[in-house]
Amino acid sequence: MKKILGFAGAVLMASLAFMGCNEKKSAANSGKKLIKVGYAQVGAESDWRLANTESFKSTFTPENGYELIFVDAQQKQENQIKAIRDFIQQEVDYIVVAPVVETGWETVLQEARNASIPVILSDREMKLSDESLYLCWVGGNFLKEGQDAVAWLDAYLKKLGRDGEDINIVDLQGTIGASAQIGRTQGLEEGIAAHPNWHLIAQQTGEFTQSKGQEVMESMLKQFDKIDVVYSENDNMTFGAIDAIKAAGKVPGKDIIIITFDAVKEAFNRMIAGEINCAAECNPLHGPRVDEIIKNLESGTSVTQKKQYVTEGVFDQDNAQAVLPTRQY
Ligand code: GZL
Repeated sequence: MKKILGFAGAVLMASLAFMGCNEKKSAANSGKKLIKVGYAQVGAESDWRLANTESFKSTFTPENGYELIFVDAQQKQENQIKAIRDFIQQEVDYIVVAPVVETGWETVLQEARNASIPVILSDREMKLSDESLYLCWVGGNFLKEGQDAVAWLDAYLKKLGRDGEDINIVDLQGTIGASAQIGRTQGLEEGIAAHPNWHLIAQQTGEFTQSKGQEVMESMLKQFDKIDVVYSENDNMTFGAIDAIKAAGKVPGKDIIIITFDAVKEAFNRMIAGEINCAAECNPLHGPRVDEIIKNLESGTSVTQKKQYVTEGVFDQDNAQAVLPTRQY
């Protein structure tokens, strides 16, 4: 008897599973063609980037009506350009790009236009002579992120009674030519110009990676006896810089004020531990925003806003503990 039930049970399970998966597929298809989206991502260089990728992969699913073709360009523009050409060959419905740097896109965007495929930019921006080559852009306000970090530093130095002191600042820059690097660096340089007692003693790219950030910080610590502030243009370079500062026998967050950008969960942990003083947020959750734009276009609603900024805040050791449980990345 047991054997027969066993076999019948297996058949039942198999058919339920088939229905379930069938049901899932039908939710995806429900008679409607999936929207084919080609997404050329910068790479996987940072925690922020991983969260940004996850935001797209978890949004552009068959259940949500999409077929996503995802390419990790490993921080190389030539790989992104090749991906865009492949998307055109595959006749996707939309192309989404997070451009690794701002220049060098005119030709391939013209090819997308010739193929009548709309291009949506996410995260970083492109410098183009013809802005109509892309439909719209979703991302963070990098200049404002820098200005907010500078305003925080100004207030913090006043709170410490150090606002009249000569302050030596080093700038760990992101990938040179990336919008995030351009905006954050400009925010700092504006702050330096407004504070005669602030001195920008070194600027060097750490390519937004932890290993390069550590390497650059090591060389800066050898070069300068007095570094008061590290202005690090993303969290992963900051984590590397903290390792270098500790190895040099200094206390990050105390001997050297640490300002970072992105504000991923680990940055909050480091603020609570006292190693980071301030984290300026750069929100990576662009997937739902781009989904909304495409769904509107599919229903005949045209794009009205060329640039769509995500909301971002500034956090420090006073609020990190309370805010951490609310963080999504
Ligand atoms: C910012 C994004 C930057 C992040 C880095 O929008 O382009 O690239 O700040 C990432 O972490 O590498």
